[in-house]
Amino acid sequence: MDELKRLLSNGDAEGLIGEVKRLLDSGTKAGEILNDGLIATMAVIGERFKKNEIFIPEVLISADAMQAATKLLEPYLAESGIKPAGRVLVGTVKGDLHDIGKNLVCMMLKGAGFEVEDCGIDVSAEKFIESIKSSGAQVLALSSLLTTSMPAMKETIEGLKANDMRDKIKVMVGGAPITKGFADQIGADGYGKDAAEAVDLAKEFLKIEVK
Ligand code: B1M
Repeated sequence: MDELKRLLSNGDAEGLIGEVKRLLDSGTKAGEILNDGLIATMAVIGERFKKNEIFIPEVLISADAMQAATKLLEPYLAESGIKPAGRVLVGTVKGDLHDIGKNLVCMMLKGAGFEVEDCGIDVSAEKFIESIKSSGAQVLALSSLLTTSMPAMKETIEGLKANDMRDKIKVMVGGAPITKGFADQIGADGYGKDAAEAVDLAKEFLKIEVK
């Protein structure tokens, strides 16, 4: 598992896939590879990112490698009946086309074992509500990079209230112009400064131990 951790930390997707295949061939359980190898390493990467020891490009490269490795494990995990940590719906709100931070949030959540549905960019309150209904997500993560799109976060929360859905889903918000104060003001359940904090919040919401 040490080699797998090293390859993921270095963002070596090709090497990582080879190592995952080797571990599977040698009889290591897919769940063990996922939890003790990939997720544990992504948690360390998230911590290092929080402490500014590594930066966005390194996180993106490792997250990409993690996604490739997770894809390989998917059929084995389905067979072994391992359940995802929870389901999170993620999107950039209406009027906003920025998606790099939102994609990072998706990748880190996947890295932490969450099932993620990415609604994309420029997502209206109505579209979020439809997607929550069809996906059964427990957490909604909203991203905004523009001061002009911040009100769309409030509209989304108001839309949930109007549809009697507010108490059925935890809402977290984030993005460069967003603050904890704004999150409180619009009635969000939490504010994530970065993708690592979004993961911690999702775990908190679903009462999963935060490492
Ligand atoms: Co735009 N843009 N942009 N832009 N752009 C900003 C945001 C801006 C600050 C640049 C500036 O003027 N200094 C400014 C906004 C100013 C404001 O609102 N006060 C701006 C503007 C004005 C615009 C346009 C209006 C420009 C124009 O057309 N005149 C236009 C708007 C288009 C639209 O959305 N309708 C526009 C367009 C674009 C591009 C298309 C060219 C491109 C986007 C490409 C893309 O996303 N695919 C772009 C870019 C790249 C930027 C900057 C330079 C970089 C944003 C970025 O990707 N950062 C940005 C300046 C800046 O932020 N310094 C800027 C890296 C990314 C990883 O960080 O997204 O902040 P970020 O995500 C962080 C955290 O915020 C957090 O986690 C991530 C880190 O872990 N996070 C969350 C994000 N979402 C979260 C959700 C969560 C939790 C955490 O859920 C709980």
